[in-house]
Amino acid sequence: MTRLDDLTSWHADWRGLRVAVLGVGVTGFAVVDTLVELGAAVTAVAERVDDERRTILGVLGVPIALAGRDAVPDAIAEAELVVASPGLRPDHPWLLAAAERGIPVWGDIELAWRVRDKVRAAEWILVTGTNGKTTTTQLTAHMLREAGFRVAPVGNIGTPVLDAVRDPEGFDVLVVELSSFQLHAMSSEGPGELWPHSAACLNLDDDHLDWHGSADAYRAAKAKVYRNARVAAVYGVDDPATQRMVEEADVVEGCRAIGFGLGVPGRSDLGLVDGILVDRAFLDARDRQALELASLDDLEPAGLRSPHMTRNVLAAAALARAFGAEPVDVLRAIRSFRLDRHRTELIAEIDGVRWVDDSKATNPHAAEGSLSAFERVVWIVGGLFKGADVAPLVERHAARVVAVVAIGIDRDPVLEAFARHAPGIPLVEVDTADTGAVMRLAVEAAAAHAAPGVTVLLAPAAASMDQFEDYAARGDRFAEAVRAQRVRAERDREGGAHGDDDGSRLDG
Ligand code: UMA
Repeated sequence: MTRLDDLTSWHADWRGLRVAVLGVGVTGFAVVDTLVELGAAVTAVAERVDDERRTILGVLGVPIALAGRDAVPDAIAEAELVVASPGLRPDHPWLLAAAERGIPVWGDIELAWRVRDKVRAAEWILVTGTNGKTTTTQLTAHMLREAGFRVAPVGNIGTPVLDAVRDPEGFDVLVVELSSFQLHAMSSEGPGELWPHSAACLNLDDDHLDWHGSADAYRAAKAKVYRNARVAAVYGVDDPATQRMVEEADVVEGCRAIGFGLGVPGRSDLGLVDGILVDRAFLDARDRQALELASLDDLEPAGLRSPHMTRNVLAAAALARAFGAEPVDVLRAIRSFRLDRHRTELIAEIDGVRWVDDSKATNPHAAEGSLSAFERVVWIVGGLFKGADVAPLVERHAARVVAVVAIGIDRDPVLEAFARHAPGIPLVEVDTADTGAVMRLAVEAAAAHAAPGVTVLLAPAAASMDQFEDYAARGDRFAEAVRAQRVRAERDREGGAHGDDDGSRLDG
């Protein structure tokens, strides 16, 4: 029994506990702030910290140990507990040093779970998956809000769970988006393990292999989402990997496996019948009947009608129904929902060509969703592939690709995949290291190959950090370049129109 075993409540005695918090980004900052409030003796350890956070930490009286990767600061060596930010890879020398010394390492999720009773302990609903987690988290929260619950979408979505835990009014339920990094850090046994109300892994495809080291390690992290689920374990019926995770999961007796998919649903599933989203899980007569939730037409205005978005809606509905939302709450939520930016966002339609920003497609599986949604595509693709293989995606979708514009520092995987699977398709390489120029050149190249009826799709299938600050910055640059393209097109048209005027005047 160690001191940490007793620290399972906000109201436990955290005073004086020596904690090294690794990383001072969004997560690290919330962790430090919480631990200071609890009276722990905190040191922030980071390779870098921005000026604003440095100033606030100074005001809080928290020492910062700035160190290089390979130096192990005293704050770690002397700590009773290390709390690490999710972005730190498991092979980071600081984490190895903590492990060598036998110092426990938690993630922010475990800390948040332990202190969740600050105001009132909310139920937790967990959402993970390679893609669609943020939208599904938002949809689930929105449905539960319509059902009258006080709810917050938190976690990898951008608001640390610890911020919700410290909300003065508290919540009935938190919908927690978990990344594979956060899941990897979660305890699988002992006083820090989670007991969620329900959990979903939406889908599984290779991503973050560089961080996890292998596809198996990535899968193992994702599978942890179902551990100890009490009410519903939600999985994709057309994604056998997620179904297997549920079958193998150590859930609480009585927890139900609920499938979702685009086909006619089996008993205990949600699915589609003749364009209607139906629930065959949460009704007594599920052997014979299904409940109508919404029609595909209801999904249209919110931009949720594509197959991958429809799957997200069904998964969210499963989680919300498991928590007690009524079909009418689900429908109202769908009708009033708005998607975040950079998710298959229509930027402009210029001379019959649609320009779509799916910069959020940061891996091949995500790009699959948007590529499948359009018939003829000029595809802007490339960036940091993080160990994922883009070739199978190219092979599956080459038939709908009119031309390819390859961006990113390492374009070889894209060039090689097209050379192998679709050698005849025009291919333009944007060969520049200048962030300001990448999208301008990409959009100009795309415009040269786009005819009316074609969609120019930014769906990079890769992370953005090689050339942009993040996927949002990448999408913003694309939108800027598209707007410039529209101005050019209008100018050309006016130029053409003047020409006609001149001509008709001459005729007259
Ligand atoms: N740091 C180091 N060395 C390292 C890595 C990080 O010193 O090797 C320090 C630096 O001080 C840096 C800080 O850690 O400023 C950054 O920490 P972090 O990379 O863990 O990121 P946070 O700012 O804490 O944001 C994290 C998530 N980011 C990652 O997991 C990489 C955010 O998800 C999340 O919204 C936020 O916590 C709140 O929970 C972003 C993300 O890209 C959106 N997630 C990935 C994804 O969705 O694919 C997993």
